[in-house]
Amino acid sequence: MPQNQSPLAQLGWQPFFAEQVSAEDMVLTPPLRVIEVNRKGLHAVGEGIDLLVPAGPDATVGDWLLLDRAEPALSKVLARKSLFQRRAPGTEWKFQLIAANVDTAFIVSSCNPDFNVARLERYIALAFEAEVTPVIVLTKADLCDDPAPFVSAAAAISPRVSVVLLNALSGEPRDKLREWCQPGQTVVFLGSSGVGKSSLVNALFGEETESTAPIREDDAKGRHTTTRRQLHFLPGGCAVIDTPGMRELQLMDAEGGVADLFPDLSALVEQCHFRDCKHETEPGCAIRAALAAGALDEPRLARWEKLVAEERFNTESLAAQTSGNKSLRKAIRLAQKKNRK
Ligand SMILES: Nc1nc2c(ncn2[C@@H]2O[C@H](COP(=O)(O)OP(=O)(O)OP(=O)(O)O)[C@@H](O)[C@H]2O)c(=O)[nH]1
Ligand SMILES: [Mg+2]
Ligand SMILES: [Zn+2]
Repeated sequence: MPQNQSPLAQLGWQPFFAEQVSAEDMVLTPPLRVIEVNRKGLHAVGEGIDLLVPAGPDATVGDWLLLDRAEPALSKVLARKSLFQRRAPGTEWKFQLIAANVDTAFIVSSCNPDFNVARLERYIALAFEAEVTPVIVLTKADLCDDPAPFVSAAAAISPRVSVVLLNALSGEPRDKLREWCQPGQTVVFLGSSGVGKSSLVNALFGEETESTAPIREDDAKGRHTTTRRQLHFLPGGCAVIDTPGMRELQLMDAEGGVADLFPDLSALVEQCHFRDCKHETEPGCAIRAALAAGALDEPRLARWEKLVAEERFNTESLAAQTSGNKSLRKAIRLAQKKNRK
């Protein structure tokens, strides 16, 4: 019952965080939750506290800080229950933190020509890596004559992921997403621009909390209406994070997430005769054998190979960059040039 929840519990405070803080710390350095990151710093809220912490802590939306009253920029970030991060857009290899301490990630896509299984798989691998429960939310059911093929394509991605079909502009989101939007929980909406993330947030709140805008008619792409990641609290005590549509989602340091998404292929690779098997012409290749036996879906195999290669390349490049290994860096630049060609 939300009425019985402590103010901190309403902000998403869970035993995982409480265990990190002594009773004394709770008084001297009260916990604050980051609800927005902007140029001026971190907007954070706690029990009877609402303040802007100047840039300093390496934190993202959803993080918990222990406030250093004398020097807020030195506030400590509590260990995270989960963390969403991707390779930051650009030419360097670094992480961009997306959201922390999330329990459920709603991976949003629409029943229209913008629907893309490979893209959904990326988000789900990221969620598995982050140790967050992913749920696929298919919007715009009302605009689609036959949503069934979208539902079955989404359901085929992983037996571990639920699929919800709805009209984001109706009362359906409240009912259909209720199971995950419980008091004390934190949920995030992720997906491309225009899929209806902010519309879903508004539907949960029953009022306009976030701005929304129509998509382009020619290609069903969105217009990047949401530009900031922001956390809002439902009156019942669930924390809801809206995010801007991502143009590109590159995996880095997410090998486990990819393996969780493709457990069958990860197991087969272990059976290939050569450890560095490329699954092309090598003898004793378990992947080729499974293909020949008709046990594998070829497009899915191709998506897996692409994701594995990208994840490995980014992870190795990140390691090379941080270790300052010159010859490896040169090899990476050459590989990049080749890729571009
Ligand atoms: N008919 C219908 N329209 C929807 C549905 N979901 C979203 N829309 C419309 O799709 C457009 C884009 O929705 P937004 O909620 O702004 O999308 P977004 O994912 O937040 O997009 P960005 O903020 O750009 O990342 C708006 O015009 C919404 O009204 C739906 O289920 N049915
Ligand atoms: Mg939006
Ligand atoms: Zn092989």
